[in-house]
Amino acid sequence: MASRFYVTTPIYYINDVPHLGTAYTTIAADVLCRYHRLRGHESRMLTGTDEHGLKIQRAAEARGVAPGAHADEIAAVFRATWPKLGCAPDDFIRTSEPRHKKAVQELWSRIKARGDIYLGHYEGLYCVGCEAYYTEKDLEQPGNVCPLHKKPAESVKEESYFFRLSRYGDALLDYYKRNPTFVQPASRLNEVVSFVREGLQDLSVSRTTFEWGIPVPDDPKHVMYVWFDALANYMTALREPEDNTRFWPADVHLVGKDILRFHAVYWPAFLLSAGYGEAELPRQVFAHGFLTYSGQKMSKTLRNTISPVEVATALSEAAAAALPGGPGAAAGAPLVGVDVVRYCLMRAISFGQDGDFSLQDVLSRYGSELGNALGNLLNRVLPFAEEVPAKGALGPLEEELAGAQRQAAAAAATAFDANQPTRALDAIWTVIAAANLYIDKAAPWVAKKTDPARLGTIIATLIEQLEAISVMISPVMPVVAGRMREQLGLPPIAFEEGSDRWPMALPSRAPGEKLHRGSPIFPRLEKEKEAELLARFAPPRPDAEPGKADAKAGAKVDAQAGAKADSKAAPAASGGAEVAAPPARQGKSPVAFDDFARLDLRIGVVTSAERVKKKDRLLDLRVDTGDGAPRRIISGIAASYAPEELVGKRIVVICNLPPRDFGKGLVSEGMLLTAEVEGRVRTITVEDAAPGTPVF
Ligand code: ME8
Repeated sequence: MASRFYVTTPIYYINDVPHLGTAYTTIAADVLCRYHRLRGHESRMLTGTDEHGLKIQRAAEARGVAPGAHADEIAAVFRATWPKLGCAPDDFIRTSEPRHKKAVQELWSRIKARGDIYLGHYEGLYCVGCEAYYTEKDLEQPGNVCPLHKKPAESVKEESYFFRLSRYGDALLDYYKRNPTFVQPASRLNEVVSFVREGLQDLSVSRTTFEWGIPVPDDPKHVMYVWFDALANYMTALREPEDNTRFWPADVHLVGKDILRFHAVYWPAFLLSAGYGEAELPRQVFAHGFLTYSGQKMSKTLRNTISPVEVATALSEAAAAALPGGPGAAAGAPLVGVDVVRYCLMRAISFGQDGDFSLQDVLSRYGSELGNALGNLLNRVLPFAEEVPAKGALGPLEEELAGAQRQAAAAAATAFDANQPTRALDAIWTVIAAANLYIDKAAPWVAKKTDPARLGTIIATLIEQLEAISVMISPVMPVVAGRMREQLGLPPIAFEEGSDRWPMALPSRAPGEKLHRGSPIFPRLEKEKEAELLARFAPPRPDAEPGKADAKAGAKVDAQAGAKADSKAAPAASGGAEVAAPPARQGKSPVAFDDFARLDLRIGVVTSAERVKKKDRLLDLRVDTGDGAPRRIISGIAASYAPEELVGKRIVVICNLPPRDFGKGLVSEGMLLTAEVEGRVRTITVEDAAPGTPVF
């Protein structure tokens, strides 16, 4: 792996504001860049705005402002948005900047000097939405309709400069062959290869019928084709204001699958023509998939309704309000919602595939993967110590956990190196599960009573494991990693070029260092709060798009209607519309959905079980339901289970019934769910959920 890393996002058109789709690419780039920084690589991330072309000129005209003023305004919105999503690009390039203009004109001149630009006449079809030329066979008939924008392509007939793309077909095919990972995922390479094999036509690279573009050197009545101008940003940004050209070639251009052809065909062809050798072509173009939101295509209406920053802020507020001391307790606390959005985007959609992002899924991952698995791990450890305890002899359980760490760290690093954040997170979550399982097996609550030295070993092991986890999650969740480290008494991660911070093995902590137990990082959200968030960010009804519902006010009304429509398909989404009663069925009378939602049902792991003296029917259980210490449950199942059969089982527990007193100090703090099968009581079990996982 090179000791330098350069990642880029597409530069975004300013006919739109940042939305979930553009946030997805930008967050992915930020995650990869942060990962490489951790590995000690000199790392750089570039994003920016694509400001020229007919599409932008028309967007500005529609608003009655000059294109330059429009560009200033929207570029400022983009620039201000990325830090709100935890992204820290090293540079933000605008194609209207003089540094860019100058370098693009030089590139043009180099290509022209090689004889690859000539003057001709273009006659054909152009989709302004795509800023791309089409032939009739690429369009929907009748009417030459663009398959993406659903609008007829426009006829263009004008003088134009052409780039001799047709010259580069063989060179590109050779390049793809010698560099099979140039296009990722691998399946996308086939698309690119077949496009090139079909034969490349020369490309029209200038226009004369509008002015909002970079003038062609020596022929200023032509402006450059916006893609010629835009693709060059990845290099021009490295030249000024300071010289960063050592970062070239880019390690990866992250793009959506919609713009792969421009990056994998036109861009390397321009570079080859300008005299760059194969070693100076970008190393990889990674085309990620497209997101839907709650199953709906990301239309203009939806983009306006679902702002990733608003979703993140609402999640932060909900988390702050759920803290024991209320929102006040979180005053000044960094915002966790941003990290939750980043995590869910990177985890829920396998990077490279199309996928769906929904708030229902975010809330469920918040409760289970973040709250119960990660947050709870911290909460299960810190109550046992105020400082790092001394470690005694390590046993097989500790060795097993250290092995799980080594495996997860190696797998996650391989995945991040391959630009696969989803796989990296999958690997990291295996060690989080292993650490939770280690607590179940090592039972620190028993050691606390019987063997304080053993307790020290268990807690010190877990503290070291938590430190390793804080480092591994930091590319995706920098805020959460920081908060974990504060509670673990650790400073922020110190980045240093050449120093690899990746925890290939467990770090070690000096005994006696102070720990700072704090409030939960992912406090449990009330069901009512979840329902409120689901209603607020419900997608508009699909039949309300496009047309008149494109107006923002319309979208709001639809957002509420959408919550109802959705809940029919997924009854778990509360706030759903009541439908006509179904035909009478046997059983208990119906309950309101909200009454059902008030039950705190969770996965519990039985950590111990014993018979109750003089009460044959009863077993006295300790069950870990993710609260830090196990809860006591007295259950009348002694006739059906021997106590040892229950230990280690993952059962379903109702956690919010009032405590029940069985006399003689036997107070039960919950109830197990069971079913009677052929006269024997059977517990309801699941295979592999962490203690505390909510059951809906
Ligand atoms: O194409 N899912 O800019 P653009 C995932 N200016 N990603 C999405 C998405 C979705 N539903 N919608 C958009 C341009 N994106 C050119 C690029 S680069 C030299 C010039 C993301 O504003 C995805 O990265 O239309 C896509 O490629 C990009 O936004 C398109 O942004």
